[in-house]
Amino acid sequence: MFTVPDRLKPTYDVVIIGAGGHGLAAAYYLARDHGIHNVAVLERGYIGGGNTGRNTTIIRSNYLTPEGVKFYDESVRLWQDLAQDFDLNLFYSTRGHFTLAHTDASMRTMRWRAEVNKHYGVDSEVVDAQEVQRAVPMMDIRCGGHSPPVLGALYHAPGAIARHDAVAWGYGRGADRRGVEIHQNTEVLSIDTEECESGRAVVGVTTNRGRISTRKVLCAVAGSTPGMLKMVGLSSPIYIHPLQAMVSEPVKPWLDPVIVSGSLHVYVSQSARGELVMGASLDPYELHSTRSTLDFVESLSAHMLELFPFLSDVRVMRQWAGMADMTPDFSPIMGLTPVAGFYIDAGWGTWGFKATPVCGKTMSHTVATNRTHPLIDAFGYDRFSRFELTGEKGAASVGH
Ligand code: PYC
Repeated sequence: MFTVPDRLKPTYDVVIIGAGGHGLAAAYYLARDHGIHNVAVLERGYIGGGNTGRNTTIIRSNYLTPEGVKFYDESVRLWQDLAQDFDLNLFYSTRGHFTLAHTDASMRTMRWRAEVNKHYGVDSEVVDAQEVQRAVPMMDIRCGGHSPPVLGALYHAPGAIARHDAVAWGYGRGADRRGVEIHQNTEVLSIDTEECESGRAVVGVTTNRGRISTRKVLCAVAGSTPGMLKMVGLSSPIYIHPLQAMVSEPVKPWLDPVIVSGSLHVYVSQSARGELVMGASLDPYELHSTRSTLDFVESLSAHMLELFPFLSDVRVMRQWAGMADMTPDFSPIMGLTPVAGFYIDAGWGTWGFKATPVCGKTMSHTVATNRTHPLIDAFGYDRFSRFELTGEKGAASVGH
């Protein structure tokens, strides 16, 4: 699907660090919408090998803050046309999405989210436990009597899933066909800056395959952001926690919607292949690693069985982990930075996959024009020093 360039050019108009969905989407829209084709995407590993290929593929826009709702709503809109844009089947499948509430406090949060969503034209409503039961007859809404029962849910009809690695391939192939170079196995060793009127400015990147001159670098490396920021003398409040997931063996289709329970720390959907794709909360400690644990499989399985006891004989086939860039307000960090020509797309926490198209659109605009796209105004790097946070924790799928 891709050209494999054998060497780096001495100069590019833009260098993007990270060939995950976000970096490749930015490259695609830079070439397609802004006419900037002299772009290199540098990847230490392989295309889509980071969080793009390690998530549970949930797409939704039922956020809590007006900024979050508008941003993710635009992403859902972009998702609808993506397979056609790429001429590639992404297995995009609109399923509906239930966020279960097991307590009065979470019912209140669901009502709040539903009101904000409706205000911005996003299809969300609060439903009672009987409606959940009608949609998923196989669910034990009493949770076996061990955990608080399901009282109701936030139902979000546009909730969807997609084949995650195909998204990276689609953006990568589209960018490649428009002249962008994708260099895998290419590690960034330093980002070179020099003094300028406003402080410091990017002048190049040194890699394990040689040095490149460039005036613009976009950093899109979830899980490795702190190290990259250090290279340009910046810091951020991002801390890295592992987020694990697993899939079952394929079983007959029985689960149409996506189900999330914050109280039970579970989210699950059934893929086109019949596998149950499942995840839980972040591991509760900072760790820069993609190892996965038996503890995780045991505790997620126990919680799954409270909702779906009939699955007790179904086998788990694979498990894995990603590294999530967490921010104090659970919103991303996007846009310009104090270093001229250094742009950031980071802090995705547990929801970067669904944002892939809108990140590509807004970051390509920001890099091409050197002006923050209005949809990402609230996610600026400098918001922490101004204490103007964009608190999105209430929209997290599971408690952290
Ligand atoms: O944001 O929907 C989500 C999500 C699910 C799992 C991790 N994040």
